[in-house]
Amino acid sequence: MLKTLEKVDPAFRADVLNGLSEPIPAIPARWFYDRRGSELFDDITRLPSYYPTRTETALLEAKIDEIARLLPKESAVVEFGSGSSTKTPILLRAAKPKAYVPIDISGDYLRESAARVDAEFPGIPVHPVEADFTQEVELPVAIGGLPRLGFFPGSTIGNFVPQSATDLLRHFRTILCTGARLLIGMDRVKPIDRLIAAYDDPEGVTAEFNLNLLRRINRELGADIPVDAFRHQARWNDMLGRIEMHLVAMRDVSFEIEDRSFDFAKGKSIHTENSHKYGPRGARLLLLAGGWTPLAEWTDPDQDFALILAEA
Ligand code: AVJ
Repeated sequence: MLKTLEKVDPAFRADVLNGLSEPIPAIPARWFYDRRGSELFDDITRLPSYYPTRTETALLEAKIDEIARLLPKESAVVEFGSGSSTKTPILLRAAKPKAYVPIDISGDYLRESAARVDAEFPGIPVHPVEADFTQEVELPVAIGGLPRLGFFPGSTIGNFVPQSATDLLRHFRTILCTGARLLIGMDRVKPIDRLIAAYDDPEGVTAEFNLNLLRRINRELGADIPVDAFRHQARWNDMLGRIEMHLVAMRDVSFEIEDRSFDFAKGKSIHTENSHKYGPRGARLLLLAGGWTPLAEWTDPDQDFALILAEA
């Protein structure tokens, strides 16, 4: 198939082709976030059963003065995976940084959100960086020698298996330099029914978000995956302490991506996301293993979600 309309992202292509060829087929969660996927994720954050965003935002709002007292003065705030930047204003209002650097993989989405922050905070220079934050990132020269505050809310760290999570935390340390601080959000372990409801909402938005990955593969890689042959599934993996999202084949399916063919027998799945949940000890241990020393921690009254401030 001749593809001239949209240029293929070689990293996306490689992750899809290699991932689907594994004995347990899996595609990294970052590929959810094309424009439509980013919009669907925003819809998820407003669902009654998806508690993390609401809980973390309220927590940040409630504790921000206390948090701000522990932050470096005249810093540059670097946000990893800024998305629609909805929690950012709470932090910027209190931390009053000298610069804001949102980093996101979804380019047009990033620029729109950055423009909104720029309009709300005319005194804070905004330097958006379109990048995959797991890879090498060049921070804008304009932020120069300002002390850095990394901001990694949303429990995005939960998308990474602990080994990759510690690699990522070390990577952040390299980007931000020693002496930096990191404000990170982590979702807590809680009863399974609440976790499942958060990742399998009755409205079907998370299902749509998951299935959108197949639509993206079809569109960007010229594939012919029969999307309606797959069903969204959320599972709790107790041994590994995580929610997993899968796309399960409801019948035997075959499809082609470029010149490679793939066969999924009925019941076989594509593993599309992990969302690790941490208890207080596990969360701090993860940070320590990633080279960050926890300084303070805040949770909501139900202890559903934690914000942790750490030092490189
Ligand atoms: C953006 C990674 C925090 O794991 O809860 C929401 C993504 N996936 N519903 C999460 C997600 C399904 C979300 N993070």
